[in-house]
Order: sequence, then C-alpha cells, then structure tokens
Amino acid sequence: MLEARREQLFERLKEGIAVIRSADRRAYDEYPQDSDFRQDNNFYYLTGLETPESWLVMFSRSDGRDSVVLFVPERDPSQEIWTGSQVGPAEVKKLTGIKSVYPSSEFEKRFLRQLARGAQLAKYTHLYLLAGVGVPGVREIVDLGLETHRSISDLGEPLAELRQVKDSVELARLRRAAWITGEAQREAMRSVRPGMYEYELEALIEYVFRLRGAERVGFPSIVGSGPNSVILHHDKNRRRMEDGDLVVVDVGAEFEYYTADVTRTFPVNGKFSERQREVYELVLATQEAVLEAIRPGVTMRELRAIADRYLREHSSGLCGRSGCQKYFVHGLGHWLGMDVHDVGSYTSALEPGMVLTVEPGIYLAEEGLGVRIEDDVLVTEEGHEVLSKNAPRTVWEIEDLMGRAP
Ligand SMILES: [Mn+2]
Repeated sequence: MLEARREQLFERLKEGIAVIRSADRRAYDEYPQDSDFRQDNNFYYLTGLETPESWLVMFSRSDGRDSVVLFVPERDPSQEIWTGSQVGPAEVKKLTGIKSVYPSSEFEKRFLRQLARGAQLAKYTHLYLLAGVGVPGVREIVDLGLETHRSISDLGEPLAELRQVKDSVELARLRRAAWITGEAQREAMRSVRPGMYEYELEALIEYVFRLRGAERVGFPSIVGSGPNSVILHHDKNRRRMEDGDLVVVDVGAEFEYYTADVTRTFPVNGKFSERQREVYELVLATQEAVLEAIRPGVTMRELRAIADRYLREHSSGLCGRSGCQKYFVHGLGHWLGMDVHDVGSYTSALEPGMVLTVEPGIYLAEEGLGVRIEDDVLVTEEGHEVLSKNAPRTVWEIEDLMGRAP
C-alpha cells in the first residue's frame, strides 16, 4: 500500500526530486506536557514510519526508473534505556522494503552536496518541496542555493490530491476512529447527569477513546452545555451542567493517525424540552436532506445550498420572523483524514473514497440553545455511507439510550 501511494505520487511529478521531511522529536525539557512524538502526516502517509529527524527523497524520472532514498537516524544504544529499542537504517530497510536507506547524518553529504555539485543530479529539473520552508532541510536546500537551475514546485498540492481519496487501509482506520468516537458518544449519553461538570464528560469520552485503542484525540474535545452550547470551539469545559441544559459534544478519536469528528447534542437530564426538540429536529432534517444528496459528482457548494434552502423553507417561526438559516454560522463540512480538517480542494466534485463531515448547526445565543449534529461520511460508487452511525442521532434513539423515551 505504501509503495502504491509512492507510485501514485510519482505519476503526478515531472522529472525531479521531491524531499519530504519527518517531524522532529519534541524535547521533554521543552514540552513536558506535550512531548509525545507524532509523525508528520505526509511523511507517515508515504513511509508508515514513526522515526523523527528523517528524510524521504524521491527521484522522479521520465523513463519510469523512479527511485526512493530514505535517511533515518542511526540507533543510539546508550539512549535506548530511555526510549526503548529504536529502529535504525537496517530495521527500516526490512520494515519498508526500501533498499536505499542511510543514516540521517549522511543526508547532507550524500544528498545535499551532490545536489549542489549538480553533475549527477542535473537532469532533475524540478525540486518539489512542501510549503512551510521553516522545515529544517528545506531551509538548508534554499540556503545552499540548490534551487538554482531548478524550478521549485509545491509538493503539497499533488499530495493533497492523493490524500483526498482514501485507500482501503485509510478507510479501515477511519472506520475504526469513527466507531470508537460513536461508542464514546453513547457512553456520554448514558452517563451525563445534572450537576456533572463538562470536564467529567470530557474525561469519560477520552477514557473510552483510549479504552478502545485510540492513541490520542484528533483535536481538543468540545463539551459545551447551556450557554456554552452556542460557542463553536468551546474547549475549556469547566461549567457545571444543569437540569434543562442541552450539551453539544464535538469530539474525535485518532486511530493510527486517522481522526473522526462526530458531534452529538443531547439533554443533560435525558429528555428534550419541546423547544429543544423543535430546533433539534430541524437540524436533523437538514442533515438528512444533505446526506440524501451525497453521491459522486456533487460538490460541497451544492451540498451547502441544499442545507441553506432546507433551513429557509422549514423554519417557519422557529427562530423568529427571519428564519433559522442565518443562525447556521459555520461551514457545512470539511474533508476528514489524517488531519481533522484534512487536505483537499473544496471545489472538486465528490468521488468514491472521499470522506467528509456533514455538520449543520443552529445557535440561538439569546436562549443559550445550540444544536449541532455532525457525522463522518464516506462517498461510495452508489452514494454514501455514514461511518459514525453507531452514535444515536434521532430524538427517540437518544432519549431511549438515556432511559427517558416514552
Ligand atoms: Mn467538524
């Protein structure tokens, strides 16, 4: 699969050299609370490796004899008492099937110098780098004047195009991330009670994430109750939840580098009030109208228009005379993958294998009443599949799980 991804990237490159840098280790002294290593998404996508301070160099040739060279740090046995056993060049060769693997310390000697001298590498006229020249390595290339006689192109674009359509391994991971997140939502619904604090619900959700095998959260968990339900990125989660509140829970487990993003809104006491139910059912029906339209060929813009039209035509009196549409203040959805707001163009039409969120919401600040419903949706040949369907979504399903359905 990794080789197939590299092949597909080669197909999009002209005669040239692409350099992809790994993430750096975060020093424990500098980030004691957040020193967990997470690989750079593009590097991980192409290598599957979690080694820091590494480079992947891809040589794209017009005769089809493309080649790949990896530079990874040498093992340091004296450090392994701290780090556990590491993988060095020898192990990486076995893990990746890439034959040319060298120690990172030789990156400069073997690669940068040759590039500078030019002779052997002169025919590679394009230099593909990732935007964000701050990345070490890329800076060096530019500093050394290595871009002379080469046109520098952004590698981010072809990589984003590739990553926008998920392969089977990616889909398996996204499916798992969405399922874990749905299970956490169920647990939150079962456990919430008036008098609990938002952070207690957050802790419970993240406990279920870990319990089910997620490595981390894909983004800071949002648990917004009552007046906080209308704050879109409320992640302080310090409020005591009261009887009669709705709570907006917008969370995502990350499983093997792929994150879900699922929002549910439910009553803290287990039972929607009439008013809450009216607004909730409008948001739900809007989401349904959008979901029904999801199939290959449709664009994000068209989906947004469907949501806006639905809200305009069905909110008679619910949000005052002007209707509810103006209270839908954020985007309808985004691509989902290794990044929660994943790479990919928002003008391209949907294709099988793309994964997006659908998240209509209405926020009535004066009433402290916010409702958002968000699901993760795979585009299939025939239409779509909701990956987060294990999280209860209708009023009946929610009240039933919370033990308060009639
Ligand atoms: Mn989202």
